[in-house]
Amino acid sequence: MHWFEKSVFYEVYMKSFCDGNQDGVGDFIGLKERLPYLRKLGVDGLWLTPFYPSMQVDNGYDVSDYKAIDPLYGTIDDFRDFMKEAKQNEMKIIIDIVFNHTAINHKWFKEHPEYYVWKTKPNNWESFFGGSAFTFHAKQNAYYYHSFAKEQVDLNWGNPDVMAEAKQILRFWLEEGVDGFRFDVINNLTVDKAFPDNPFDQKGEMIHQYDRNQRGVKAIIAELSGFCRANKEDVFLVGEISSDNLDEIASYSENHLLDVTFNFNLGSIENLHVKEIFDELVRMEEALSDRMPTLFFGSHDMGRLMSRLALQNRMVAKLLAFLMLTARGIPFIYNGEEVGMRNQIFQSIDEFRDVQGIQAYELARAQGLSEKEALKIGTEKTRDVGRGPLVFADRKPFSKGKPWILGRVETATDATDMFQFYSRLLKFRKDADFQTRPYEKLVLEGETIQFIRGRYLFVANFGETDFLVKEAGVVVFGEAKQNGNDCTIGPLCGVVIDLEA
Ligand SMILES: [Ca+2]
Ligand SMILES: [Ca+2]
Repeated sequence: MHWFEKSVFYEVYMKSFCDGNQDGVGDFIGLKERLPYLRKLGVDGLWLTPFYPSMQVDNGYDVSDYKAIDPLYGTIDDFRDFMKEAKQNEMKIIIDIVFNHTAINHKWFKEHPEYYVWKTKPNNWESFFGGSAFTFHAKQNAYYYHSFAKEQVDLNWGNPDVMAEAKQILRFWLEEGVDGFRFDVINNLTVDKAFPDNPFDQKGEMIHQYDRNQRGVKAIIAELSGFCRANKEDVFLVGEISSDNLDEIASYSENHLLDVTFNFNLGSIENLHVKEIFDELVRMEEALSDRMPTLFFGSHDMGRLMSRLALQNRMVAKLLAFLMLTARGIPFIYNGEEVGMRNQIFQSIDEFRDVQGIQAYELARAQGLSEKEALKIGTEKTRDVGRGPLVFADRKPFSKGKPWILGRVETATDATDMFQFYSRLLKFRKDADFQTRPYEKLVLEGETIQFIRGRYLFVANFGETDFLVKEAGVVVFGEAKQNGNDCTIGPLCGVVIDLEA
């Protein structure tokens, strides 16, 4: 058993979490100040989004130096102070590692062009942000490959020197005391070196057939994982896999390659359909029966759970949290969910920060759409909606300075109530100690998802009417009308029943 199999993680979006020096950007001083808050919430570990020096074209996912702290977030001493305090608070820390690409201003790009992917003539590959994935570079008289923005240059993992550099970086942070890594788009490290054109689907969207999940990528991941584990036995390795094929996603945690992978088929569903959620839980069991799945309904790459799925209904938001924190898997709470934060609202393009939203807006304008229409399209695409500054339950502001991201963040009403719900549930989870138990039953009855783990029956009633559970046991979490061993669970309520009480 690994420590992380029982853990609940919390994603900290560095820029928006807590601003210690009041310049409007979150930082390590602020994060350190908020450790007691996170402890009170009851999470076991934090995933920190990239805090390295960066061009900030993609909010830190364009790294200019892997072994330093961007002054935006403080100094290496601030980081060390934070880490020390985190250890004292028994909080595990995993950090984001972006090995698919570097920022174009990374010194390697100038000093080691052989670390990158070059081509004399582009093929049809599109970047994941839109437009060609190739940009001409006069000095090399060739095109460099970038699967995201043109400032994010893809590394050539066919070059063993890149692996050697990567190991140095991993070693550096392990020595700084981090407990694990979240590897960004880790299945994108290799491409088909023959560069065949990618096909398109029926909607005219590119199928990324030859630029991800290519030969050699698993051997590279195995080497990276092996290196991490040799240096820290109980390191936690999380993979972000850009794929919507669950078997493919799951294959990256097969044979102990990575510990877990993110499944966006569940995590980023757009609409709440209980059958869809249930079916995905079943599929996850089939694909990952011998490993831990991950569970999340929000991240910095999507709209917030409260707006996207719960449509501002707090009962639904709580019920989704209930499911995420009791189903089998390692949950990742996205910062702000614990206070019911909603999507950030934007009035003008000047308030956008996300390259994906800005590019969609500019494309729409270039196609002749009005400012208003383009803003609507940009708002649909921008990941900024989930990146608003934290609204804490204790009402202390995220910052007294002008926030790095503008737009309007709705004051969370009843933030305290939501926070208490999360902390009560997390405490129950820990005390009841069912985290590693398998499902003995996993069923959908009408609109109610039910599962048994250990001595507990978990019932999540997504329906609009009461749900009666007969002759089961005693309710130990959540509200229900108990009558002997029967209990009646209200609409949109989640309840745990002790079958042995
Ligand atoms: Ca700051
Ligand atoms: Ca790549």
